[in-house]
Amino acid sequence: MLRIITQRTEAEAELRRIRDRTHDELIVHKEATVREVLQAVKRQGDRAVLHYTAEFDQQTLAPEQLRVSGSELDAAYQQVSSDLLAAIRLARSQIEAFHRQRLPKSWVQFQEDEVVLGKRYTPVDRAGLYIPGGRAAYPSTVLMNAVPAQVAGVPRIVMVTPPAPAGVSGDALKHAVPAINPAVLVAAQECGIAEIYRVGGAQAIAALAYGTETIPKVDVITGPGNIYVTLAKKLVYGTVGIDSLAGPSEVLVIADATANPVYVATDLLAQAEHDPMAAAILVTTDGVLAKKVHAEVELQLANHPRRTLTEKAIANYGLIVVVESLQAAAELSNEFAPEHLELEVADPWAMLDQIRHAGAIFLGYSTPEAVGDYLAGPNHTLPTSGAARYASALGVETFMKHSSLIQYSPTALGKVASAIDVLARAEGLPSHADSVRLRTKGNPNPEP
Ligand code: HSO
Ligand code: ZN
Repeated sequence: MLRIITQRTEAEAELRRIRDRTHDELIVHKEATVREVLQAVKRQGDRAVLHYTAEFDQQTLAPEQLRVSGSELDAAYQQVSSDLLAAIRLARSQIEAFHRQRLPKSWVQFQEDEVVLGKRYTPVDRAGLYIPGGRAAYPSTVLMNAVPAQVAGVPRIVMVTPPAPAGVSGDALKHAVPAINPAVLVAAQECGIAEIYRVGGAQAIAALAYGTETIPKVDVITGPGNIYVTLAKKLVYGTVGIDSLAGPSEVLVIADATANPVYVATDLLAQAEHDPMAAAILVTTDGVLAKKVHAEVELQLANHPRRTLTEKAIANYGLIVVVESLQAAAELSNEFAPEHLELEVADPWAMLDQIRHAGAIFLGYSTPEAVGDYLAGPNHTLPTSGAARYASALGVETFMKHSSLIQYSPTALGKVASAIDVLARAEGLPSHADSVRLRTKGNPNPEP
């Protein structure tokens, strides 16, 4: 079922197909729906949010039920085990330590003639985190979005997450308000977030982008979601900032003959089990390893608790490529620009020079992707679908911007006056020229 390809051009074509798997015409149709939702929420606020929640999530909510109550937040702690709470706390503190190191520092530089130049970093005023529901309601995703926002110093961080569709959550039948995954609520509170809204899909993105009576307009929206969420983020970009357009998850493993086929197979399945559109690719220099990994994937799939979905991903977007050298493996990987790259080779550090595009690189046999997914510290929100060619992991800087600082003295301005004059004339902008000339020409001390 997991195909093995040994021919280079065939492998390149397959890798291209997998990389570009989200460039689908279906998306064009969905875009029309998303535009309609965005417009409606922009005009009608909460009314439209509640309307689409009823239509898409089959949940009829009153406006006051949109915000998760304090008692529901408290109750979430009773519903997670102490082990899970401890693991969330460990992950949170490691993710925080890593992101603190990347907090950019403002700087100024003092130059000749009292010229001062610099950059001043400031957080956005408000951030909105989107956390998917259902199958993908992950506490780890809360941490990976909330911690960088918190480290950046964002004063107001809100979260949106969809209510479980009617019939999915047993709680929904017992209580009037459909429950949110308690581990998600606990992870949010561990990051100091208590402003959480029960809304998902394009309507949630619209609410965060435009603001409603209940949900505040934010400056940056981050977090993964389904195709509707992703399209909505793309369309509101400009009104707000966004992190990236997350596609389905991917792993590319480069392995040589020294790699353990059981580990490699499990790592491929760890990616495939996320989503029927997830991609799991092995590029190896060893034909024997290729066959062993193939067999092991089959074996583990046979009793996999998420077999149907995992099998779909493996069948459609799973691939083993056998190449003649690690150099060829690196070339294929660079072309694919994977979200996650595992180097299960004898000397992973020696290979690093050849790797140019990858969201995260996992080095050596004891570093399965899961260690980075959960708690190593680096962010698990990474560029997908080839975006690693130009983009990077979500980080503190996603929630910050910087202002340039410039100060000139009369002397410094005098020295550049004629150059500015020439440029301004060349651009046909006389007031630009005047703004400098009036301060300098024939006036030895242009200060008031
Ligand atoms: N592999 C996912 C992250 C994740 N894994 C969350 C488990 N939970 C995308 O990087
Ligand atoms: Zn994962």
